[in-house]
Amino acid sequence: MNTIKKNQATLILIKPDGLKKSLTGNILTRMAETKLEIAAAKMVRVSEELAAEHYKHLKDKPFFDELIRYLRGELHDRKKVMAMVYWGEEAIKKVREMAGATNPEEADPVSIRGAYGRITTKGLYENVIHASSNEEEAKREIQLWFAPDEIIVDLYPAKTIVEKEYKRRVWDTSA
Ligand code: IDP
Ligand code: MG
Repeated sequence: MNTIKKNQATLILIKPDGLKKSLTGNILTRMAETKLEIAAAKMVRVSEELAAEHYKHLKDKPFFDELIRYLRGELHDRKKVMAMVYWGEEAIKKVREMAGATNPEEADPVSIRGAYGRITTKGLYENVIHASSNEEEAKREIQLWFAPDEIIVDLYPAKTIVEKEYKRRVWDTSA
């Protein structure tokens, strides 16, 4: 009997330690092995609010404040992350496997976290990338990090709204 494998979307973040260690190319090459499609990608300056919302399930943990500082780039002098949506068959499982276990010391040494992660002297797991762990989490995280038009696949229901006095920066072509 054939088991039907679902197309899924998953959020990947290259965290500031991954950027500082120049691992972007390496991570994208490893991810290419999964044969998944990149459906969205951008560099993001992470606000306190975004970081806290992303990691809200950990807000009672003793390492929470340090984790927020980590995601915002305050531990690495790299105040940005690379956010991506990968899409395709069994995307969540495939990407989690490639990422490896949360604790880099326990992660398979050939996984991204096992190869490049470390535990800081303060005890925080610096594990190079984030990857969504289930469909519900993936949906919440993708909707937190991306607007519908930034993703080239229609993943979730979206609607059009008209905003008055909406301010945005545009290129000044006269300058
Ligand atoms: P995940 O990133 O593998 O999904 P979560 O439990 O969602 O793991 O934790 C989010 C992040 O918080 C981890 O990637 C890691 O950076 C950090 N973290 C999680 N648990 C611990 C811990 O027990 N000690 C130190 N840091 C942790
Ligand atoms: Mg998680």
